[in-house]
Amino acid sequence: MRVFLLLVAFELSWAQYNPNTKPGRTSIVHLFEWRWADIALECERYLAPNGFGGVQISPPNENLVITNPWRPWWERYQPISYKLCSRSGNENEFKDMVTRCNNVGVYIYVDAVVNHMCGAAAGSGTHSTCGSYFNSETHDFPAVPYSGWDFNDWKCKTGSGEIENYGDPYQVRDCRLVSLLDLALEKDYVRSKVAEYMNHLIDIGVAGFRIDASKHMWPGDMKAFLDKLKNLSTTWFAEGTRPFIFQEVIDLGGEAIKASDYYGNGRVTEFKYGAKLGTVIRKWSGEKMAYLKNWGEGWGFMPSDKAVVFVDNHDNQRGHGAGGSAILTFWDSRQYKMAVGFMLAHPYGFTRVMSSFRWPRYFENGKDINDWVGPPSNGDGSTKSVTINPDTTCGNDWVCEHRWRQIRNMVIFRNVVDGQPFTNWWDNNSNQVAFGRGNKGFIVFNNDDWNMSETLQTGLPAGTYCDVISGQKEGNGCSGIKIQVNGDGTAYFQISNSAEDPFVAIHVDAKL
Ligand code: QV4
Ligand code: CA
Repeated sequence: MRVFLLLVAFELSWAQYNPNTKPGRTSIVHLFEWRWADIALECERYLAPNGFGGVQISPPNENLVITNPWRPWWERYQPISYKLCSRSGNENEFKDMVTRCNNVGVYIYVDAVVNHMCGAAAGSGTHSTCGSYFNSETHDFPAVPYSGWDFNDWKCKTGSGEIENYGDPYQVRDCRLVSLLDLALEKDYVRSKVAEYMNHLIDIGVAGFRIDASKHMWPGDMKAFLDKLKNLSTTWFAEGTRPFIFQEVIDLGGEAIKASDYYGNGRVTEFKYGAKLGTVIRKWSGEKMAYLKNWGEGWGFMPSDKAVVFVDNHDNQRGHGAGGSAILTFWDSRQYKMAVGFMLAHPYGFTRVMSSFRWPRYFENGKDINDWVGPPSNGDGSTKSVTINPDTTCGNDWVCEHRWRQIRNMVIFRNVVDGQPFTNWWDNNSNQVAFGRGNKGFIVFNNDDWNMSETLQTGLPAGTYCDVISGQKEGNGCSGIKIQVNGDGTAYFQISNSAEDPFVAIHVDAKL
């Protein structure tokens, strides 16, 4: 009995770290600002057939509409109510998306904005995505409802009411983040409203949550609303399955609040990952790929089983949030593909792939003055649909990094090597490196300014393999480079430093 109870306690306390993806599906993709109708189609036509585990969606709840004169993407981080009504679609479209994605085994992860409501200067009226009335001066949000009593103004001790010093954890949790009205999560009423919103989403069938601005909430307050969450819907998930929780906490070191303060609630975003990997691939600050030998905890990152990792996110790809100019994005596509390839081959962390829209990036004095520009939209402000070109890329300025051959094939690589150890590391003490994943896969990079020509131990069974970067296995042949693995597991790799993609990846599912 005692053993049984212990086991139950163990299950309950560890469950929220499990992404709940289907076995053999090991990554999710953030379809930033996509419409629900397009995500439903993408699950069916692309994500399920290519082994994606799930989709992180943009906040689905009602938000402030900002027109000055065009709508910024960040209006979605200014909630007005918890009605499922946004530029991505209404509640019916949301339900249709969750049902159709779940039915093909691709699960939905909701970006939950629960630290705050809209900015203090938003005014009053019904300029919200569902037309709900609000008044930011009196702190009235009748569609929830929240009123003056439900905010932290009395608790915050700074003169401006804003977070002024990130060295003071009280300010960071109790004051306003960029003027956003800060919810009093110590109140059971507020916790209940947040939990009610999240439970509504669980009832519809979502598999978990990214919790926005977690650094700005007390871990104990978060635990209180997370403990109120139901198990996932048994229409798609096993009885007793807890929602996957990952908390957005930016911890690059040197601040009062640490990612580790949040491990008790679920996983945490590891922002050091993209900042460091970008620096290495760019060869800035004396970094080189050979140093990646002990990538992961060896670099001072959080424990692998607590980490959600990514090369870039919707903030730092445009200079918001953390990481600065080292962050690699689709704008630097050649290096970006290498970074995403490295991430997906390496066993550390739970991986999230970014999928962006293009915007008219324009630097003035080192800052992108168009960092606010919202998704591709029509004259009336509605978001454009994602069109698919004959060559499978996306139209209407949707970048669809997840459809780039190199990235999609590495998502599959990660699924094939799932559970295999990190093996057969090799480097030239510079920027040519290689490693394997047990006897299932092997990857080789040449980020030096000279050609690479090496025979390396792959750990793979003998045979002819298709490189999944320059092409892939098609029928009985390879559309790209072929790699011959000898009886002793060695193979010869030749990578020109001027190759379109200076890396090669092989795995047992792409063997002839
Ligand atoms: C501005 C001034 C304020 C001033 C106010 C007056 O900055 O000092 O008081 O005007 O009205 C937007 C504007 C911002 C404006 C604010 C309120 O950019 O200039 O304040 O609205 O009107 C996104 C954007 C923000 C945006 C916010 C709300 O990145 O620019 O603010 O949405 O629309 C920290 C946090 C981390 C956060 C990261 C960006 O620790 O949690 O910054 N990341 C998440 C999301 C991010 C989102 C938020 C949090 C807020 O990933 O996308 O911010 O929900 O590191
Ligand atoms: Ca707060």
